[in-house]
Amino acid sequence: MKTGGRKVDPKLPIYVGVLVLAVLMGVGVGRVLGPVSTYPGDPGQNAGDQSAAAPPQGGGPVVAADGHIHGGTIGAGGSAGGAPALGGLEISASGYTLAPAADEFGAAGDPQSISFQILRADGTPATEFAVVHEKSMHFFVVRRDFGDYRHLHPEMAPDGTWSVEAALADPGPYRMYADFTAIDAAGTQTAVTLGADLAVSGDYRPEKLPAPAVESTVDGLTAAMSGTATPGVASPVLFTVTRDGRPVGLQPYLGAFGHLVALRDGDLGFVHVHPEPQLFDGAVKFWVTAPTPGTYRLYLDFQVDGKVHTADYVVVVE
Ligand SMILES: [Cu+2]
Repeated sequence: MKTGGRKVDPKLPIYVGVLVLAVLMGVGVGRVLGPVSTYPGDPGQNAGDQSAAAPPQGGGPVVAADGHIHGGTIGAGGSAGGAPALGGLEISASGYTLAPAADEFGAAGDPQSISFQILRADGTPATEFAVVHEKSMHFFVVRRDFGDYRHLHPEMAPDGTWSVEAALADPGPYRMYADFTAIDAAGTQTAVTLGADLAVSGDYRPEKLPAPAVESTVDGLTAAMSGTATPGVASPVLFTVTRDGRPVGLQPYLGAFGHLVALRDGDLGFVHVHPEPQLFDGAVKFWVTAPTPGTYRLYLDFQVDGKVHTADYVVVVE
């Protein structure tokens, strides 16, 4: 997906923060604060009107009415075991190592297989993974200037080698992220997002980041973001999708009405944020906490009429 200029309404606040935190497990916080579980796509588990719940205040993690832990500021201050506020900055963490088969992709535009293993501390490949959001591996590839972004789901061979086809259209430095929950021999689940560099050779001309915007139009659909976040405070951020000004119904995709990934500009720190399980007036809602001030690139995957679309945003958190 190429990024491009986005419609900006100067009247709207652009300091909608974002980041971090996860409503549900699978990501960072869950592995420290409590048992890791798969995402409860079953809305039956989530009765209760969370829209009425007060936004969590900054500080520690917040347990929502539905019992799910919302991130809070874990990591930013090194609390609660020091879970990283951002994932993907390390190739090895929490006892697991991302081992890409290659650190260079072939010619730009050629479909190729990206392969990797997740190695245990003893160097052997992990082969047991929990299913989170209907997949046992979520894999992302993004060019360092945010000029390209892919959310992929590799398949694992019995020996623990994960592979996925991708055609990276443009040369440049990329970052890959493996977002997974591994299960060790004792049954302990560890959720972690590991990252590694990947290069596509050729003439690289970095793109400038688009201006901050609260609307993103993709495939004729406009996804509008509302909510404001400040560093260290969990805040609701909602997305509403319209076509020609009329609301469009969101469909569940991988067990949720939306999947939000936020990457920090400058180091590509990764946060895969999960939504509340139900819609609020048609909007998909996330609890987000920006770990630090800065500029973030957000990618929202959502499904309409059986097709998945990705809206993107630039958000400045102050
Ligand atoms: Cu995924």
